Amino acid sequence: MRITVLAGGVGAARFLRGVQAAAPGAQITVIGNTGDDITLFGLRVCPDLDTVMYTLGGGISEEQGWGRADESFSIRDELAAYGAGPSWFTLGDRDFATHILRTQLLAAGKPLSEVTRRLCERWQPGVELLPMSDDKVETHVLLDDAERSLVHFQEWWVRLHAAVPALAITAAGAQGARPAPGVLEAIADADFVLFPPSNPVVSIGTILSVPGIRDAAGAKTVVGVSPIIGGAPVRGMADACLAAIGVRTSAVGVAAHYGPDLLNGWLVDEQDKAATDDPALAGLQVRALPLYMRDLAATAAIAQAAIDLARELT
Ligand code: FO1
Repeated sequence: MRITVLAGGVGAARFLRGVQAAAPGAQITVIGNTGDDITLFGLRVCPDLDTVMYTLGGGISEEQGWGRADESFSIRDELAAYGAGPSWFTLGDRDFATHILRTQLLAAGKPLSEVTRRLCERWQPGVELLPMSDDKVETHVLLDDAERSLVHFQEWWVRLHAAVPALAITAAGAQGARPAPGVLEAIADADFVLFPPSNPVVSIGTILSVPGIRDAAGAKTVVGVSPIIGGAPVRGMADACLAAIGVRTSAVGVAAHYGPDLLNGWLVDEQDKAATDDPALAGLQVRALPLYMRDLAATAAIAQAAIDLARELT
């Protein structure tokens, strides 16, 4: 069985553990969001790619869901002693090694997809991890502040905790970006495509903004898992992102936002089981089940339900 998953950060990585547990023999290709990527201290940081790589490779900081386990912060503290910023984005010593090697390989002219493959040789995540594009795409946020500031997504997300409302969220560079090698094939050759409970705007939405990817996915059976339970995001601040694009923060709102031309099946939590017969989701197969990924067994059950629904719809 060939499964292709469009993935953001923490929620996607945890969901992927469930997919691996539910379908141990499946060939899984992950198309990772690179809109979160940022250059800090001259180093290219790819948060969503690293979160998938570290989580499935066993190196993730479990309590944070990002960055490395057993971290130390000598480099961060030394940089701070020099007054070198920014200090609001915490990079650990072990994590710095990933960014140093990635930056060195990129500077040698290797595309991000090749660099990602090289890093995964160490971590053996058990999936093929592809960036959505080898071209630079960065999510920028237009703030509803006095200056109408335009900031990098990470500054809005990490420094401002998305507390300043966003007037617009744009994937800068997406229009001219090409899907990375293997991305369109991974979608076309898959038995079905899964959307994990990632941020529908800045993670899944950004991947879909790369020309060609949305159409490729639309031609397949796509089953998604709601990142919103009972009107609130399970984790992160998807509500702030959804507000920025005028989408209601609900399981129904997100599925309607993806649309029936893209989405075929949708998993919602039992709290939202009214979605199963909401007219806004006509044409979608909606299933209600416990959706909190509280442990691996619960996550595997969710993944199994998504796989079962996808096979039923194919
Ligand atoms: N998220 C934070 O809230 N604070 C941080 O200091 C932080 C540092 C960081 C370093 C490396 C990395 O790969 C991710 C990091 N994140 C941090 C998470 C990052 O903001 C992700 O992009 C979001 O979690 C959205 O996926």
